[in-house]
Amino acid sequence: MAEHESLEFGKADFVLLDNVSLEEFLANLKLRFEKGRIYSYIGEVVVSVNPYRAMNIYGRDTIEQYKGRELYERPPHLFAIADAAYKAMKRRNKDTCIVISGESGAGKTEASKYIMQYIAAITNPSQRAEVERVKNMLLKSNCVLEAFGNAKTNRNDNSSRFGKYMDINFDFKGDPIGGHINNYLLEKVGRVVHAREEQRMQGDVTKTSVAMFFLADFKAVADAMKVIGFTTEEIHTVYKILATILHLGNLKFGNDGDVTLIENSKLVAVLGELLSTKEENVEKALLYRTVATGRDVIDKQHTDQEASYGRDALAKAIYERLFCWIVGRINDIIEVKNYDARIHGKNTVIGVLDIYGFEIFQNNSFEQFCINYCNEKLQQLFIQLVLKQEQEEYQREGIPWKHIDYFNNQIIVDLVELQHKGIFSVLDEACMNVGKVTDEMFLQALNSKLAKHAHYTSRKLSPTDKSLEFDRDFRIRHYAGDVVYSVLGFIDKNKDTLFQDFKRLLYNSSNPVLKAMWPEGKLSITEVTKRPLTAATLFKNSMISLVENLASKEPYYVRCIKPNDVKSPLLFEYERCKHQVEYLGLLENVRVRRAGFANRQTYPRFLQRYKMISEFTWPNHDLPSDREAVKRLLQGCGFEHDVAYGKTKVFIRTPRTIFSLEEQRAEMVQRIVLFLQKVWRGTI
Ligand code: AOV
Ligand code: MG
Repeated sequence: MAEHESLEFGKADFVLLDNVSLEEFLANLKLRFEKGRIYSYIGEVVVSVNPYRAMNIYGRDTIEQYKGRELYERPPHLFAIADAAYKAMKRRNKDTCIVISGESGAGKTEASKYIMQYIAAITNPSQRAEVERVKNMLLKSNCVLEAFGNAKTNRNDNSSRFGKYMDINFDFKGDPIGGHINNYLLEKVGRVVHAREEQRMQGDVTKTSVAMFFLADFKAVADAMKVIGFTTEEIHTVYKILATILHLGNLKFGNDGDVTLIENSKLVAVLGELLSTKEENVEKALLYRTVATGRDVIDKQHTDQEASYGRDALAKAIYERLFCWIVGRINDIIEVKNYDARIHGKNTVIGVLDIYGFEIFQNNSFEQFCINYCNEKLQQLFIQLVLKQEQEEYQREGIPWKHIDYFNNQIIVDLVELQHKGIFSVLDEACMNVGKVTDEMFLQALNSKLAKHAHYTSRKLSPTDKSLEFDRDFRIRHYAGDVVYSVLGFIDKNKDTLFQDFKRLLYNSSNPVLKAMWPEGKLSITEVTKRPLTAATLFKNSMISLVENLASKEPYYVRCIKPNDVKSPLLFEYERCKHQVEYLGLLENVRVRRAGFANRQTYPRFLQRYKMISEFTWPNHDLPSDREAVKRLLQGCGFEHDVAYGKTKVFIRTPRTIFSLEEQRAEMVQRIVLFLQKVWRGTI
């Protein structure tokens, strides 16, 4: 528990509530928010409420207060969890990760940045130049990624449109020596397609941020890119690509009888120049498609509709490719170099996960479906690690335990990802069919496969439900709320195909940077046969490996709450907060934590560390088992009331007991050292 706070700010740790009820939880959360205490704990989990105003709690002096301290010594803060993850990594050589979750606009990205800043501030005390360079890169890379990967939505002015997992590697001294970024599915619709289109397709992503770059913003981004190590040529290419995307948005098609035309054909010359390729090649790629029929290769003209579709697909693909290329370049630059594990031992990692939060828009499509599935996966991980395994361990160890119930969202995860039966599989199957499969047919397939599923509904299955459109919508009951998705565009977005002609066009550019982004353009028309993995499959696979990766590390959690939907620093909207506390499972978290134990150790390990503080165990015990010995030791210290004895481990309820044991140990160690010194000097 954080002791340095007076009770006028409420309880710093929810575990200390007098009664664990939703009402008390919210009353405490509200009180703390109103008193400007935006962070609280549930044990070691940080609960954060977005303050929507600048807080004076992230400065150098605050950093100093948290550095090297234990969690309970200072008021709750992100810095404390960052320090805990850092200490665990450094002291115990463990890979750790910090998982930040919460819905869109709840404060995840801000939290991740403060955590990174804290880690940067407390490391490299000896100011090694190489480490300073790495730290600078890691911080700067964030700015570049945000510039390209964030956009304004109805939910958040600076919404992450990609998921980001960043590993920071540390050497044996605990200093950062490099990093690696994994990015997940960039939501591109709102960013690149022309405003008119965008309104129709997305409704909510209200600002094409590509357009933003011709404002002054790009100067700052370009400067950051330069510092990180992008070459001038690379930065120029980025400029050109952004300009290309803007111009593509203005390109209009029409027809003259059977012939499809580009109405504003002057633009084609501009595009040719930007892409370092011939004007006529651009025109051809926009208007024709090369197809192989048997042994012949023919040019087939697009209808104006097909051409428009191709243009938008091109804009989106270029943008996504650019983004992935930027991430790849940053990774080249920040990757760990010259670390010899044989000399220095293992290098350890702290991972920081900041993804797009759960979102509900007016019109939800494939992108929201993926984003919300990602949030289901993270909630499942939280359940597994915090609610489930914990309880299972007590049962396994034979500790008296009354099961605490919680909603397990595995059923929704399965609904989406299960082989053969899940929504992604049904979608992939639809996309695999030769011949024209429409979004409506996909919806029919969903209906027939999922009619009985408790978390799936469509208008067909629930004819009286007028909130759903008959041949367009389906609804998922997510852990965080109901979301109606429109199937329109699912098939296209899942196939995510770009006419091969465009790939060849870009590969054949005389700009080497651009060319390098499109290696598959090398293939000729007859060589392209293999079906690429669908967007859904790629996303699912990346989520599964993300979760595996997180589960292999020691996790620390930040649970972000959005206090209101109007970005107000004053408003604590009770119902909105209540809903989030409920679906995040925070109350269950408190219950498990309260009934549970903060610390556990196997008997031999416990003895190894503390045996010197008891006459029964020092230097060795003669009791029938280590379990008995630990019992005697703890009885002797008066901690009997705070512990439970499992089959293989001793469980300690409050951290204070551990700290008291640590103090006694430190004292004894010192006495033993003094004693031994005397022995050596012959004074005893
Ligand atoms: P998100 O990352 O959780 O949403 P952000 O971290 O972008 O949300 O936070 C949204 C906005 O809330 C920020 O732009 C700030 O204005 C404000 N904010 C959040 N945390 C703080 C803080 N600690 N202090 C001051 N202001 C804050 V999304 O990426 O949309 O899921 O996809
Ligand atoms: Mg974000």
